[in-house]
Amino acid sequence: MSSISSSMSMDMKLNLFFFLVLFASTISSSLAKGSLQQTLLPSEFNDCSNASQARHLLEDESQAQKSVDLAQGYMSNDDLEWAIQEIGQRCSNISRIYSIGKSVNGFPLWVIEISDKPGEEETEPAFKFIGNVHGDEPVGRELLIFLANWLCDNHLKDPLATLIVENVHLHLLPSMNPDGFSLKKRGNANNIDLNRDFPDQFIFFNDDEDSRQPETRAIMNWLRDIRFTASATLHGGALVANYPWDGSDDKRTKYYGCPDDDAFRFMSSIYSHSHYNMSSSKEFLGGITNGAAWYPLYGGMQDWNYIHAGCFELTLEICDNKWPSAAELPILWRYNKMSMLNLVASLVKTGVHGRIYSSGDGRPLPGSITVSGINYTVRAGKTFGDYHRILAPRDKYEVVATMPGYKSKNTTIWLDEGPVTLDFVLDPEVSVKGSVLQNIYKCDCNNESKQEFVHFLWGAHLEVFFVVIVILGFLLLLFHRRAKVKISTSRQSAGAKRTVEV
Ligand SMILES: *[C@@H]1O[C@H](CO)[C@@H](O)[C@H](O)[C@H]1NC(C)=O
Ligand SMILES: *[C@@H]1O[C@H](CO)[C@@H](O)[C@H](O)[C@H]1NC(C)=O
Ligand SMILES: *[C@@H]1O[C@H](CO)[C@@H](O)[C@H](O)[C@H]1NC(C)=O
Ligand SMILES: *[C@@H]1O[C@H](CO)[C@@H](O)[C@H](O)[C@H]1NC(C)=O
Ligand SMILES: *[C@@H]1O[C@H](CO)[C@@H](O)[C@H](O)[C@H]1NC(C)=O
Ligand SMILES: CC(=O)N[C@H]1CO[C@H](CO)[C@@H](O)[C@@H]1O
Ligand SMILES: [Zn+2]
Repeated sequence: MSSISSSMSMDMKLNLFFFLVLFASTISSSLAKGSLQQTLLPSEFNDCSNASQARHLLEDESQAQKSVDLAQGYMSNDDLEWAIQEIGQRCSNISRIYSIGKSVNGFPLWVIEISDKPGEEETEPAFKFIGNVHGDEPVGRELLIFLANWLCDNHLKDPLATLIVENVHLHLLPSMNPDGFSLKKRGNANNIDLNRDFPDQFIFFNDDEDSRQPETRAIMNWLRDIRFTASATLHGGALVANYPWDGSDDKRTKYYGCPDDDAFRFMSSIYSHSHYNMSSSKEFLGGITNGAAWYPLYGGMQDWNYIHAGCFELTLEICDNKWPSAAELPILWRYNKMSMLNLVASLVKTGVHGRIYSSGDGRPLPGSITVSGINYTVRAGKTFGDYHRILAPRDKYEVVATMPGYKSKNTTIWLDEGPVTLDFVLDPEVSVKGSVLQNIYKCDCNNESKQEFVHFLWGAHLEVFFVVIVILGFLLLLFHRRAKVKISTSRQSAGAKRTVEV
């Protein structure tokens, strides 16, 4: 991942224009909700008020090109690049700018990472927002710049901004489809709908790696690099928070929930209820919908994130009108601001978080977390063994930690409104390491917000180890020496070594 170069060619006139727009935006966004009607013509709102419109499967491109002035007031791709660069400089101590690849026409896919330690690995959840997946849905890319600026300006001033900066690694990709944006059309420069270009669980039409679009490949590689806990993409054409599955097994339109349906309904509701009026939708109860219940789609990014990247992704339709007048952007930011912030903050304020350690030497383990009754696995990080499991508040969950070569352990927790911190210390399946006896058995369980939980302590396996050690004392010493070398050279191979059974 390269970092942005400080010299960048740009059109000064466009920038000046952009400044003026920003200035005008600042003025209108400072107006109170009551004075809304004074800043916008009623006709502009009518554009955005047809809630009965369904998400368009096929884009009517002529409609998007109808108005020559469509892009007026919106950032061009160069403006956007400049705005991202500007944020990176102004907020250099809480942000990092990097590119995950290039579009078909060679435009970099810039990402702003916001965190108190950008670019560093921490035991924190990561969240991503992706805008402008569809070229003709440009509101998201503007809102992500509003969001980045707001966080930059309010860190250490606003508690929510500070909470996010200090406890989450937030990655913003304002435009996944810059070519589609400049062409004012849904697909990318090759006319491919990027939200149909991912491998699918039911239809295997996208399985040819080579025929995948560069924008899609960039996202897939990005998710191999960074372990995102959750994410949301910003679309337009309706007002609703959409959650998996997007596709159904029999291709029919029906409610088809994924194993984490409760968690997804919970996440979606955080968005819709924090929104100005999403939750009062007449079309979608509570302003949320299962994707397949609305209409099934295949090759989408959302389902792929959940299946292949351990990332809980929502598809947010944030305005009935795909391309509203730019004058509405500050208002749309205001409508979505708390939703965006609360969704990101929910990674810290809810769910189960913790680390997995080896009882042998206290080393973090890249194990897995499952929850009884939910057929889904969340991976812990390789460096710190940290995991972040989104769960809807419920009276009781049995959380199971597993790691190849180690005995699984489970704990029952009660999850109210707040988060639970739960660490696991796993015992090797059959340990031949003498260090087991010397090391401290440590449990770092604590409840952050008055959470009650029960931690079943690891069983009393000391006798077993003792017998094994007495019998195999000589072999043990030999192995101990070898294992030590392995551990110091490679964490992963050391983990594998421990599975040896004598
Ligand atoms: C939300 O508010 C906007 C702006 O006032 C309006 O156009 C839209 O119809 C409202 N939608 C719902 C679902 O209430
Ligand atoms: C909303 O959109 C649909 C489809 O485009 C149209 O048939 C309907 O008349 C519209 N409703 C209103 C209130 O504009
Ligand atoms: C970033 O810089 C500002 C101003 O120098 C400072 O107040 C703040 O503490 C810094 N934040 C971090 C996370 O380093
Ligand atoms: C769990 O999900 C996997 C796919 O992720 C599936 O292959 C398996 O059959 C499921 N198991 C159960 C018990 O439903
Ligand atoms: C949880 O632990 C108990 C006792 O250690 C065991 O009986 C039970 O099978 C475990 N449950 C799971 C899902 O692993
Ligand atoms: C183990 C632990 O940290 N328990 C705490 C859980 O929260 C209550 C209320 O805040 C504390 O009193 C416990 O000590
Ligand atoms: Zn879209």
